[in-house]
Amino acid sequence: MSVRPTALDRSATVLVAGSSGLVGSAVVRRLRAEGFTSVVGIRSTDVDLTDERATLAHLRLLRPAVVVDAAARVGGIAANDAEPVEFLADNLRIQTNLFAAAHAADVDRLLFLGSSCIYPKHAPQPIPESALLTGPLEETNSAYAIAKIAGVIAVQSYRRQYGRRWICAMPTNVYGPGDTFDPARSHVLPALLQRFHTARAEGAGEVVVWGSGTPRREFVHVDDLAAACLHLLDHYDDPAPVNVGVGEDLSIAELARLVADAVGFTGRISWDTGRPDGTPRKLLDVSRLRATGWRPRIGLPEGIRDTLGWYVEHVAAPAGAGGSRRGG
Ligand code: GFB
Repeated sequence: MSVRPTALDRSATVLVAGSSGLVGSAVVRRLRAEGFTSVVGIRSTDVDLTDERATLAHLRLLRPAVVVDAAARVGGIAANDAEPVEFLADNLRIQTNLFAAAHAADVDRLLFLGSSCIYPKHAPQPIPESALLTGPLEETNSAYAIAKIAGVIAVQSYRRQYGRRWICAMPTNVYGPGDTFDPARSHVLPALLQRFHTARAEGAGEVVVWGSGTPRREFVHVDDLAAACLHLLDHYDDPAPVNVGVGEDLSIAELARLVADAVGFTGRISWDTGRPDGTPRKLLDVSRLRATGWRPRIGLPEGIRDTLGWYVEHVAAPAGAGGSRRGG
């Protein structure tokens, strides 16, 4: 592993693909807070990254020095399970087009965001980066995982064949302000925040949570992930991907209890075991990231409170008004 001592030039143009998403918007906030003066976002409504020509034209015009690829079709276990064709094809198209355009525009530094689901279903825990491609994937998200694995191989290939100083970060399950709360697409943490909040507002005595409650997950707050991305762009230049996590996990049952307490729900929690559990455990080995000198700052209880505050302000209807609206 090589650690670069020189940080990015704060006046360089940085392009953040996927800037309206959970991760992309946090990366934009972080770059601006760190003094970057030329930060440009691409939202899916600005440029369709599944369109090769449009992507190429946009990057040739903009000529960024740095690209952060946070553009992807993402979703929780249900969306991944229901739409494997789109999770595979759209993500392959987005990253293939963006990488080709970045290469054509001579982009020196690029950070590709993958996912902890690239690792085998039964990988050793905590999961080291070396576990990649050592065993079968979890079925509920294998299409998305294959697309993200292809992204890692593509970045490594651009490095090897063209000398590009591009890197890959593999975040664990991400959450935070700006998350998706639509139950058909959301990940577990925002899904539970919404369900427990609604149950409390409506005075319900029971909340049903998917699966058995036994799977274990690790959660990184999106502001910590954004900070880690910039840290890696400043200090890391190696083909090996870097796991981004917090080093601790908990069961879905423990998470449900934490969320219920944060929301003030005192009723019963029951389990819908007809819903898939997915991977039994996903705890990342974060020693490579730690060796670069980076540590997360936001603990899970604090992060849940922060996300709840955002949800109440931006998404939930005021208590008693009935209904809800999408925010963000
Ligand atoms: O967050 P989640 O959808 O993603 O689900 P994965 C995590 C666990 O929470 C699973 C359970 O065991 C779910 O069954 N769970 C309980 C719920 N209640 C709910 C609920 O209401 N909604 C959701 N969504 N889950 C995704 C992958 O896997 O993680 C993606 O499908 C990606 O590809 C992402 O890698 C980070 O951790 O199982």
